[in-house]
Amino acid sequence: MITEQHKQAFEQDGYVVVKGLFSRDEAEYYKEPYTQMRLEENARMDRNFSTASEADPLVKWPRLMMMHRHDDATLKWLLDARINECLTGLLGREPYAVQTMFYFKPPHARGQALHQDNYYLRVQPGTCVAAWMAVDRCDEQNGCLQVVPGSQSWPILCTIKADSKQSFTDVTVPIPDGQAVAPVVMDPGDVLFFNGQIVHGSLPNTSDDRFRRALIAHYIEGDAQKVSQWYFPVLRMDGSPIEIEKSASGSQCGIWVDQDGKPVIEVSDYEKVEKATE
Ligand SMILES: O=C(O)CCC(=O)C(=O)O
Repeated sequence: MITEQHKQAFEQDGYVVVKGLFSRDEAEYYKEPYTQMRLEENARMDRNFSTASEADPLVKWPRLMMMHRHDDATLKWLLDARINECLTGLLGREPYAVQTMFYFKPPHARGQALHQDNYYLRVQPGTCVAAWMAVDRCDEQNGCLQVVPGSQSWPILCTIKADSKQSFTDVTVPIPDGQAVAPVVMDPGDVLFFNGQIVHGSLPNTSDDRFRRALIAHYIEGDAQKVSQWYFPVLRMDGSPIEIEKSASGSQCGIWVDQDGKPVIEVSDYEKVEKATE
């Protein structure tokens, strides 16, 4: 399942797509139950949708978070043997599972500004890793994921304010002028694995009629000793919980400085993270 080429790409670029890890039918399966879950949650919260909220499709279609804590089908996907085999092959050791999310990203929805997942998860030592499964085909038109190849070797960067016209999250990380950002075009059932230091995000969905749904899980490296308080219980890949420590709610972060005409990261500041948004 994981070839030498996958491993080399993951090592070199910090991310790799495993094509067709799940079948199209398996990816398709998740559309209906998560739509139902979203509509039920909207109804439970007695949310009324006005014309103002229709202008922002994410008011009606915010992402679902941590579904595996109450939904067996999500838990099964989170711990799926194929994902485990890929992660174990890429990381050299079985990971622990901590998070699930489902993004609907309907037509005209904003994207999510560039960020690093370990800014939120605060895994120590090491980092987290994501499994991002395309449920719809995703490309630049409907706001596929964008990654900064090679940024897995960067430390956590200090955040700045994001452009709220483009992003539903309010902070981002700056990248140097001319830095390559690669769109990741995927078909339903393909899974993108990426290192938790990788700078990534997505642009708005500019299509008129195409959702860009994705089922996403976050794992932590198996030798980690700490993770942020929001990600408990931490699960072994057989589903049993494991006790690890809670990491501090802040950490050092880096800023870009000029060194002999080249941008380099200087780690000096300290940033506190009050909430779990990733
Ligand atoms: O799917 C997106 O637009 C962003 C997802 C993301 O940032 C993540 O999975 O960590």
